[in-house]
Amino acid sequence: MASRIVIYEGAGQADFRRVDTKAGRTSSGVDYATINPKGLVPALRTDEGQVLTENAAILQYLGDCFAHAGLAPAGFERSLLQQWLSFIGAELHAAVFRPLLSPRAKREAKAFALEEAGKRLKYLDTYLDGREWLLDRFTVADAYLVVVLNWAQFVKLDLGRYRNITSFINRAKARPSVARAMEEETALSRAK
Ligand SMILES: N[C@@H](CCC(=O)N[C@@H](CS)C(=O)NCC(=O)O)C(=O)O
Repeated sequence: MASRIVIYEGAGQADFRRVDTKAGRTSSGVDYATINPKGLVPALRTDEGQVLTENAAILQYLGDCFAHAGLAPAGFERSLLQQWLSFIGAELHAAVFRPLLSPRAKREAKAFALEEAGKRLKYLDTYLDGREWLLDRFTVADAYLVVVLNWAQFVKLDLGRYRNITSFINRAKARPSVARAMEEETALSRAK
């Protein structure tokens, strides 16, 4: 979903393939292990045929493809962007939402993730006070952040008490790229 948002922000085009990660197959019947042996989505095949995995890398690559859209700034701003991509990927996606979303995670793991969520969300909420986006403009990190925060509704994690996070989500969802990507991905998951 985050990649879709960035592609739509950049007015780019991609050939999206759905992946059944449990069965390890793409919608076109390809053994997904031949594309990403880690078995995780997303994976991106570039126009040159190279394969890239991991959200942080894919999102920056896409941001650079659509340089005109300013989605992945250069210089020190790039380091700040990487700082946020790392925080979202490791501290929110992996530490909080993976255990909360996984039916295989034990009750203790979910309780620990919820405890970790509190500290991280408080930090994020304070940071977002008076800010529209993570950096000075909408970047690939905001695309990743809105996707991850959107999972809260599926795990009954109430974000309502985080005023700035809630405004961030509403602001991001009002962008045509985010609205379109969410609508398309929701339709895909309903069609499962
Ligand atoms: N570190 C990876 C994590 C990706 C990830 O967790 N993908 C999930 C979907 S959000 C997945 O493929 N899950 C399938 C599985 O665990 O089998 C990244 O940032 O790309």
